[in-house]
Amino acid sequence: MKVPVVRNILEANDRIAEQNREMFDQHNIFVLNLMSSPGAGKTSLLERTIEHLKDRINIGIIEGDIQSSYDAERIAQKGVEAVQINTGGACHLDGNMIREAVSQFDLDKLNLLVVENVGNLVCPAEFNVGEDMKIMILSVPEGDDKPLKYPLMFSLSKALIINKIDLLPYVDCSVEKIRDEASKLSPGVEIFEVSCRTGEGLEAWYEWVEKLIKDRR
Ligand SMILES: Nc1nc2c(ncn2[C@@H]2O[C@H](COP(=O)(O)OP(=O)(O)OP(=O)(O)O)[C@@H](O)[C@H]2O)c(=O)[nH]1
Ligand SMILES: [Mg+2]
Repeated sequence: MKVPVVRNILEANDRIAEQNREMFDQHNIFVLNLMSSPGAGKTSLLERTIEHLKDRINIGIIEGDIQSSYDAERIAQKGVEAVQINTGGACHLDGNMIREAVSQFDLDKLNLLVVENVGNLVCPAEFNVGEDMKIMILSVPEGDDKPLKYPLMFSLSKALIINKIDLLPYVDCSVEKIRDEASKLSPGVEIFEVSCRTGEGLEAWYEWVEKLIKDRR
């Protein structure tokens, strides 16, 4: 009995996500679903990205957390609109939560909407929210075995940002191994090696995001 129940939940979510997607398409908004384990650097990447792109791209951010509005406040300080979702315990965002949050934005003004999912390397990958693309961050202190141990998120992500490379001298982590495993799980995945602390490697990421938006237009 368990399997059909789970399938029904996911199918119901997919229908709502599809409606979200149609709404985003009507407004010509590109939507990224940004996932990672807690603390890999999602909000740090968004802060940097906003600083770099906000004069050329109208960005909106949805922050998903179990509790608190801390991340949305960090984003609002950068001068873009941010809406916080508190899941009240749930380990992922779903289509319904995004539908509610989106009503807070003036959609005609946005080119890019980034959904920062709840920090978790498993559940967020199972729930579509209406995004054009799932992307993820893995930070090097988490270890190079993570693609093998948590394959679903890696297999669904079209871009992998390997963050905290400033810490490579202090941790046992092979970036090559991450690259190899991630490329096997998601052939053609775009991989960026960055430090949101020093800014190293971020130029290529900014260019890639800008190209996504340009191609969409
Ligand atoms: N050394 C180093 N620290 C980083 C880097 N990027 C982020 N951090 C630090 O890592 C911690 C977590 O960063 P966040 O950006 O809050 O991570 P997050 O993924 O948004 O975390 P949650 O929303 O809680 O899941 C913070 O203390 C950041 O300052 C980096 O490139 N290098
Ligand atoms: Mg965060």
